[in-house]
Amino acid sequence: MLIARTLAELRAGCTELRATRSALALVPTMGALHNGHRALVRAAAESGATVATSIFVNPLQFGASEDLSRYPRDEAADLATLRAAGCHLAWLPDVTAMYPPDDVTTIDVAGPAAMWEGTARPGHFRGVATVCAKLFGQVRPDRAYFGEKDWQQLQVVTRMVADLHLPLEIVGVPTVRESDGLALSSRNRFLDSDQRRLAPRLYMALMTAVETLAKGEPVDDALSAARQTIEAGGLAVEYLALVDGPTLQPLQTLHRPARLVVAAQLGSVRLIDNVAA
Ligand code: PAJ
Repeated sequence: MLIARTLAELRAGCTELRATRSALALVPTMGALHNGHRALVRAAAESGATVATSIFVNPLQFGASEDLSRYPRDEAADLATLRAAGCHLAWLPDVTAMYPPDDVTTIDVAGPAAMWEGTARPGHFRGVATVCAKLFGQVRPDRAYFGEKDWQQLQVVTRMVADLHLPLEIVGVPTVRESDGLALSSRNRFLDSDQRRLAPRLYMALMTAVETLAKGEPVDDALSAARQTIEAGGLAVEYLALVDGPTLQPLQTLHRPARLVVAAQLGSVRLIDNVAA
């Protein structure tokens, strides 16, 4: 696996990878890699592409009140994970490579970025869209892989790529979960054992709501029951909604493709999840 830490090294690495003449796939990450990230790298590799993975904890997508310094970092373990998952190039830029001092351009996506995480974390999607646009420009991949775990992020990036006519395809990969249903996340390590036991309620409540909706029950009833299940476990629901899959607009009645999206606070940990409805 090639390792690039500067733009010059990245350019050389990408030239080498392109010589293989297979498609080039990019998996953007912030490191602290787990089986969810692994699934993205594997999906990219299994598609026959040459795979580049970026690891960059992007300061622009963290709010002032969010602890960027607490974000877990373990480069040695991440590189071992990437090698084992079939990655061909690891791109590890530093902050000045990504945001040189004279940098003045950011990307604001409206539409799917407006609500939910967009409201809860002002500026978050500006950071995500901007760093992804930069990564796409640097690596020039044919495809980029994103997890459905962050459903709204997947839709925001897909919208940006369409609106800016960027020459790549965005591929979504299903959420990887623990056996009890908890979606894998680098934040799960901050749950204590009691919280860890309660956390799968989020997914359980979503799945029950999906069944209720499929039976034709009113959306409001399904959402209130799910909210009660989650809050009975001591989680504080920040938002819980049935939305149109691509636009994230709230739905009063079930029209597919629909998604149930949720964010809840459990102690100091903010959990998000979503499922198809
Ligand atoms: P990060 O949280 O590291 O996630 C990187 C990618 O892994 C994202 O596409 C995310 O949706 C996916 N992922 C995380 N947990 C997953 C799971 N349990 N199952 C499937 N996929 C999962 O998301 C980001 O980084 C950043 O916002 C980034 C896109 C890299 C821009 O900075």
